[in-house]
Amino acid sequence: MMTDEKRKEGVTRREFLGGSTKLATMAGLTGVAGGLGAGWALQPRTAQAAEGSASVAPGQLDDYYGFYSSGQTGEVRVYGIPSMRELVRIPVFNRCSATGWGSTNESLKVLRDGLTEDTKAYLDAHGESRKGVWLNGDAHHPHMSFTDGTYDGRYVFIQDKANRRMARIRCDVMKCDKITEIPNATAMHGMRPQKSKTGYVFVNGEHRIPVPNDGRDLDDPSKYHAIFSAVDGDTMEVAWQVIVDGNLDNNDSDYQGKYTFSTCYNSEGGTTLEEMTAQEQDWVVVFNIARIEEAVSNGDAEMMEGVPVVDGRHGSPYTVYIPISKSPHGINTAPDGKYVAINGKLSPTVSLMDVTKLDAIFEGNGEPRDAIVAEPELGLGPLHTAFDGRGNAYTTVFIDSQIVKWDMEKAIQAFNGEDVDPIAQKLDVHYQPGHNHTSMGETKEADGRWLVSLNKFSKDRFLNVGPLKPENDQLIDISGDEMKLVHDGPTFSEPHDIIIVRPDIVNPSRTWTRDDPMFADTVKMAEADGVNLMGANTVVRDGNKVRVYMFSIAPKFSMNEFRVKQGDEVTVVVTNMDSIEDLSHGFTMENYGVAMEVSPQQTSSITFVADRPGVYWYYCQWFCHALHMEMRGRMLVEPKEA
Ligand code: CUK
Ligand code: CUA
Repeated sequence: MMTDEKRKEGVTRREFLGGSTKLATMAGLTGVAGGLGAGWALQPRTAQAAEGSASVAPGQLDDYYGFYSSGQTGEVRVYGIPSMRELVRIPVFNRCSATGWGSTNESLKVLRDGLTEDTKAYLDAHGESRKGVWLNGDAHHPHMSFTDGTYDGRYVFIQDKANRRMARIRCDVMKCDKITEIPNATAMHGMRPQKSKTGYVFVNGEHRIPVPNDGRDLDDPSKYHAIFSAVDGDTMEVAWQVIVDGNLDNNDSDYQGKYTFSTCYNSEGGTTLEEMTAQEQDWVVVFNIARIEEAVSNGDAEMMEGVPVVDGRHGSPYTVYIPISKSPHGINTAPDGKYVAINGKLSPTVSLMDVTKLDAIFEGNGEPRDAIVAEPELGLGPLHTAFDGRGNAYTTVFIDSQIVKWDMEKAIQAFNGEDVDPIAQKLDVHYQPGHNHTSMGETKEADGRWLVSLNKFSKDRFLNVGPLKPENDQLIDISGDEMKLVHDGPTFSEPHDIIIVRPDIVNPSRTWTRDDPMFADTVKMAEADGVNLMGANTVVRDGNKVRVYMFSIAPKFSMNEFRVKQGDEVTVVVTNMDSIEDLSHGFTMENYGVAMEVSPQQTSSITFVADRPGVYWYYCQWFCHALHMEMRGRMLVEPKEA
């Protein structure tokens, strides 16, 4: 049933969308940018309307943003939940043909600035086609910055296991603005921000390597180390690092700002599968943040590659090692601020840790295992646990292909010898789930409405698309007593993790603002050339460097043609003067591999060498107007005199 309000909103939005084309046409013909900046007022469905229903009707907005990682694709994807509609992709560690990420000067700066000098030198010598940057990544864990135990909508952080990096996405424009390479360590895997206030973003260097890794100790794995890093979320610089025993896998933090903890496997220090799984026990390493900060400020840390590093191996005052059965994997702090679920992987158990017991253990009163207050047996291959804020935990069991719902208090009672069964329900998922995540589930505002299970295999669930199948991300309604599977969602390789965030927290900008830092350098370059980008229609020659400044207003570029000489290094700067929401343009230079996005009020630039003489059309590749096909111009490359 459509309420009056809904009807009104629908009409408003339709009129708005219809109007944009009209306005754009006028703007294009008269050369005046449209001034309609206000957005439509369609609201997310109410919690009541959503209860138990995953269907989001055409025109309705979703109740949550889902931020997905994409594994080896290297990007972050934004979905609407519960519809599971993909809304946008945010390129980070990959190259993106649509937006020009990895090609534009603005993105190359982000991709390059935070690399170590060593890596820059390697890429400059051997990475010519990559413009001095990496173009692959392995992004597993997207997590938002926190303030006071809940998401604050500033940033989403994501790590790269392939090339040891950490990245930050600005939620106001949904673009990556900083990437930092983590020195000393390798294989950045588990990653989570501090929940009290971000603060630190903690990231696990999973694999053990010699430090420094310069060719020494190749054949002596006993001298390899795994390193835990604390990155400052505001500066994106590495604040400090800790050397640990074992291979760091996943991590999470408390709500109090005192401790952060990582699962470790391979306590054996082996280099082969057989060696890594020989022992029955591995551990969780708990880091005492205040003690490490004190050591760093007292100068007790060793400076390595410009980063203070403390030794947190067994027996150090900075860490406590809590024995956990065989290769634990995921670790998840419950919204109650007290319990932490440690997922057994090769053990069928989940160990529940009570963070209030950690103070005493660090002071030497009691054993590390005293912190474990429950250890229910859930099924084969527990990997990750999510929470509903009502005392229930939801654990993925990989080998059994199930989600197990269990009651944390009952698990504690059973651990203390009472005759209770903590397991409430086992639900089949399809198939082999890794991470799962609940709506707002890693914050103190966990609301227990939806659970998404990220399943590694889809097998027979979809039309066959050949040898490489999609994954299957399944939506589960957890608002009632029973979990109900309500939707299958195929995804391309390979979302490991997801966070589900209320939209009032995220609230992104509708267009760029002209003073955005993302293109501040390009604005400065134009100023130095005496060019005002708003209204620019200028070619500046500086030796064999040519800077071409133009603007776009649908359906025209301000410049119909420009002329260069073969061999010139050409930088094209396009400013989209349209301020109408959703009126993105692009700039593609044919047969030069050049393409970029220019969204409303954005400036983008790209540099290439015009070493092929002839006529080259540049065109807008974002369908922007009825005259979009005509939105183009010519680059005329004069041949070198013989
Ligand atoms: S890990 Cu992938 S399923 Cu990289 Cu978070 Cu557990
Ligand atoms: Cu501008 Cu298409």
